[in-house]
Amino acid sequence: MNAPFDTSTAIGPAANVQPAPDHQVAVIGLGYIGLPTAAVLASYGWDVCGVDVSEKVVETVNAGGIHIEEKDLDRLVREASDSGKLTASLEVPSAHFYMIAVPTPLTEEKTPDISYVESAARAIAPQVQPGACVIVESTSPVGTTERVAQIIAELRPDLKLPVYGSQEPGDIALAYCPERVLPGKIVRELVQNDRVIGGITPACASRAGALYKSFVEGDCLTTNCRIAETVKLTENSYRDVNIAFANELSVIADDLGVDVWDVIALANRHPRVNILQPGPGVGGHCIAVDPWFLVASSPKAANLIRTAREVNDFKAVYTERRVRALLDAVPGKVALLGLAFKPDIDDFRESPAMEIALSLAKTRGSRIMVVEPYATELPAGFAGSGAQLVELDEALQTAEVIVVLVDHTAFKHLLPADLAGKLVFDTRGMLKK
Ligand code: SAJ
Repeated sequence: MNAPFDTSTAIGPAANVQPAPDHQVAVIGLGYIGLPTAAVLASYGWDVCGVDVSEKVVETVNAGGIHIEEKDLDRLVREASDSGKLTASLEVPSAHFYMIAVPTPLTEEKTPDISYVESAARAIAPQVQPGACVIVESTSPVGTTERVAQIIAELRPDLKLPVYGSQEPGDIALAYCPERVLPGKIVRELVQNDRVIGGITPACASRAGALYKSFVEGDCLTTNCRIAETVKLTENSYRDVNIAFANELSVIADDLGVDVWDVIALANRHPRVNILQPGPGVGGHCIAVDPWFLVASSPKAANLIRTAREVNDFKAVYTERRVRALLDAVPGKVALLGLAFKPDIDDFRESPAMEIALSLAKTRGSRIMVVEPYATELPAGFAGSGAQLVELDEALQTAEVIVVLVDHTAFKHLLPADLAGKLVFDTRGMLKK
């Protein structure tokens, strides 16, 4: 294990004293957001220590490797590691900035679980020095940044913490700055996107803003922490509601016997209409989760947002039913194209395509062929089902039914002639585009 920061290094003094130049950032959580952020910060000259609870992750990063797939991340991490600017550790070091990028999962009751953020706050507390800044990036319910402040205050009675609504300077700064990057474009969007930086006090926002301004080409917009927390949840809820509109429309169009893709394409020629694309349901770790955080905080008011979640979840159920109807209609094999949660990524977690394929394989496995260019073998859940992973050509030769679940670029060369004589169910409208 590489040594974390040299804790003998003088850390910036209290807010009323001129701070020493900052150069150390501790990024807590080396997942899809933390690792790319740590590597980008290192590439901009910061001394970054990535912290993770997994020994394997720490070893991998210290060896200049990556444990997740993301475009350009391998090169970035290798260079950052080679330059000595990025190290990893199981322990939180003393640093000028602490960035919390740990998961905030949904509980069975569809309420936010912020226990990893709370653990990170407890791990930071013994290390934090006057003048330091703690930033939460994890998607969080409103009030989480203040909860982090409360935890640090309890563990460090020697420090004066900033208080929401007060202008009094604290010994340390706390802010919320949500990640907004799109899987598949994380490295580019980390630098290019605008950022919203919400401080517990305005001074906290401007202190955290200094870190982001060092590498963000987009605008760094400052506000308070409660607004910034709400903004993050709003962004993903907005997208979920809009996708739900498209998904509901696709079911209505089926009832009416009209082509939803034609309807959307023509409706979108209205100057103030911009309908998103229906699909087999909504996946990923964010859009299908974050709206529940708003619902949990305001259950009586959040009717549209809750309904949108239910509409999008139902779309996966509806899609599976339609595939089962096709299986009942013909005796032959069905080829399912794609398992990923969206096109051109290798992430099969929280994927409606994967859920549908797994469920079909359970009862009809011997008739299921899966085509997934991002898989070298079928995920473990398919074991013993009889389902097979095949190349696209084989699926086209053998299957009687073709179901497009993911519009990967690798499928886009398909022509009507390739599908002649087959039953086709295109959940993404790929063949129309
Ligand atoms: N989808 C549709 N129809 C569409 C667009 C998307 O069915 O028209 C589906 C996708 O297939 C996928 C799901 O929605 O299953 C989510 O995909 P996405 O591309 O909309 O979003 P994510 O989950 O990859 O990333 C989102 C982004 N948020 C917004 O666009 C508002 C990203 O900027 C966030 O940083 C990310 O969530 C996050 O981490 O919160």
